[in-house]
Amino acid sequence: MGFSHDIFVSLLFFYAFATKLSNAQVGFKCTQTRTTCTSLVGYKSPNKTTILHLQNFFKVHDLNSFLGANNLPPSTLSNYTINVEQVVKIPIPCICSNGSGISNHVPKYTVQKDDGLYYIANTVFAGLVTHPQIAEVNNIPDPDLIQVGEKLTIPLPCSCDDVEEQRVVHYAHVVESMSTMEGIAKQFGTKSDVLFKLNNIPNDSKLIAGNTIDVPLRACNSSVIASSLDYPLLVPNGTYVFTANSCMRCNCDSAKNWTLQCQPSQLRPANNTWLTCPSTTLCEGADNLSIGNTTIVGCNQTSCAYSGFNNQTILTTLATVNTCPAISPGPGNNTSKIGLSWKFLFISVHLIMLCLHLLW
Ligand SMILES: *[C@@H]1O[C@H](CO)[C@@H](O)[C@H](O)[C@H]1NC(C)=O
Ligand SMILES: *[C@@H]1O[C@H](CO)[C@@H](O)[C@H](O)[C@H]1NC(C)=O
Ligand SMILES: *[C@@H]1O[C@H](CO)[C@@H](O)[C@H](O)[C@H]1NC(C)=O
Ligand SMILES: *[C@@H]1O[C@H](CO)[C@@H](O)[C@H](O)[C@H]1NC(C)=O
Ligand SMILES: *[C@@H]1O[C@H](CO)[C@@H](O)[C@H](O)[C@H]1NC(C)=O
Ligand SMILES: *[C@@H]1O[C@H](CO)[C@@H](O)[C@H](O)[C@H]1NC(C)=O
Ligand SMILES: *[C@@H]1O[C@H](CO)[C@@H](O)[C@H](O)[C@H]1NC(C)=O
Ligand SMILES: *[C@@H]1O[C@H](CO)[C@@H](O)[C@H](O)[C@H]1NC(C)=O
Ligand SMILES: *[C@@H]1O[C@H](CO)[C@@H](O)[C@H](O)[C@H]1NC(C)=O
Ligand SMILES: *[C@@H]1O[C@H](CO)[C@@H](O)[C@H](O)[C@H]1NC(C)=O
Ligand SMILES: *[C@@H]1O[C@H](CO)[C@@H](O)[C@H](O)[C@H]1NC(C)=O
Ligand SMILES: CC(=O)N[C@H]1CO[C@H](CO)[C@@H](O)[C@@H]1O
Repeated sequence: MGFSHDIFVSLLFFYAFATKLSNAQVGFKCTQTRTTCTSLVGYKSPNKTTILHLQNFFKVHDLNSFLGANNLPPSTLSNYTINVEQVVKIPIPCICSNGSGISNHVPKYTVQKDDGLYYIANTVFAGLVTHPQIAEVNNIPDPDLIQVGEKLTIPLPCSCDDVEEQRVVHYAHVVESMSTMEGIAKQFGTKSDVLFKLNNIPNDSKLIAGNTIDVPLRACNSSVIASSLDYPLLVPNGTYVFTANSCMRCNCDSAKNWTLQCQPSQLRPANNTWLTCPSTTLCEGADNLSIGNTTIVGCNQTSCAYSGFNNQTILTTLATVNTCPAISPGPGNNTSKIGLSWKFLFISVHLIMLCLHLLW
């Protein structure tokens, strides 16, 4: 009797412990300890609201980063309407710790009258987080006992890891009913096998509606150097960012060979690090070629690209690509076992230099 009772108790204990462990799993896998980055969450608004409200709700400091992530024109006002059930991409600061990534102490939510943790997780935050995760992060022993006015930190899932050896922007997507991994992959320009593996899901029958999955968004390649203050400038396809104190606008279009396109923004500097934005930034070594512009001489396409910024200047780099058609190997040559001998496009990055155009 006592024996089976003991087994029963220990089983019960084991069960509770196992449940707690799986419940306590907060955030996406993120192995780069102590790394921070910007990540995205897909928030399906529970009611008709405005960008301003969502900006305050998620503590997104910069309206432009909100607009850019959703590819809304920079002229969009913050009273722009977000409709019920419209999905908006919210940029969040991500921190990796203990192998998982969660939003870095934001957003904060103040408990309202009649709120419960389940309601907060599933309605207010639209299922991006679960109620045990909120309880875990806020050390709430009894989820039924939360006080009106209590400030909760909401741990949104995110990651800073590379995927398939590529730098990506991670996007938290709440699975809709009837969806397939193939469909989700198509929607976000990735592959279903990558999503299955990353999320540790064996097949579509384990793809549960309402669960949040990690979708890596491919970003454009940029020329931004590692010492730049905005390194690594990761901009996913179909979106834009303002950078270099808002003096540069960079957008990513997969149709432009996944190369980040940066141009002067025509805005004023976002903060008083600089008095004005440089009116033009020329690439040295090319006559009158300014940042964001390209000239073509014969087969050679020379571009002056944005390569970052520091406290004083906007940096540029000059790149020449030979766009002549590659010479294909003659027919009937089967001697090479390594395969076709391609003549690769010849790229030479001539210079990385400072273009000093600050006006003080
Ligand atoms: C609905 O939107 C308003 C403001 O636009 C906000 O104050 C309110 O909390 C929202 N309700 C929910 C359930 O999110
Ligand atoms: C937003 O604000 C502008 C100017 O304040 C106003 O003209 C416009 O009608 C407003 N739009 C909405 C949807 O409220
Ligand atoms: C990481 O794990 C350690 C030991 O398990 C724990 O003390 C610490 O609180 C954890 N940190 C976070 C942010 O969860
Ligand atoms: C999906 O994976 C689960 C767990 O591996 C397995 O039990 C199930 O048979 C699979 N379903 C299909 C349709 O393959
Ligand atoms: C990139 O985005 C555009 C629209 O923003 C879309 O038409 C295109 O299919 C996307 N490309 C990839 C590879 O996802
Ligand atoms: C001003 O810009 C610099 C460089 O982008 C940045 O490091 C700093 O945080 C900004 N300050 C404010 C108050 O935004
Ligand atoms: C496309 O981009 C890759 C690197 O992202 C580069 O190596 C290649 O030369 C580019 N092709 C053209 C035609 O610009
Ligand atoms: C690129 O060059 C054209 C003229 O060739 C000029 O009108 C345009 O302003 C330049 N763009 C940038 C970003 O400098
Ligand atoms: C194109 O660039 C290559 C290498 O940078 C150079 O050798 C060649 O002369 C250039 N051709 C033209 C037409 O400028
Ligand atoms: C940038 O300039 C500010 C003020 O001039 C200074 O406090 C800060 O340390 C500088 N940052 C870097 C990275 O040089
Ligand atoms: C076949 O290719 C090899 C190496 O790519 C080359 O040395 C050889 O001359 C070629 N033969 C013919 C018949 O083109
Ligand atoms: C930053 C970035 O995305 N770099 C990529 C540029 O393109 C090469 C080749 O496709 C990738 O290997 C890099 O990861």
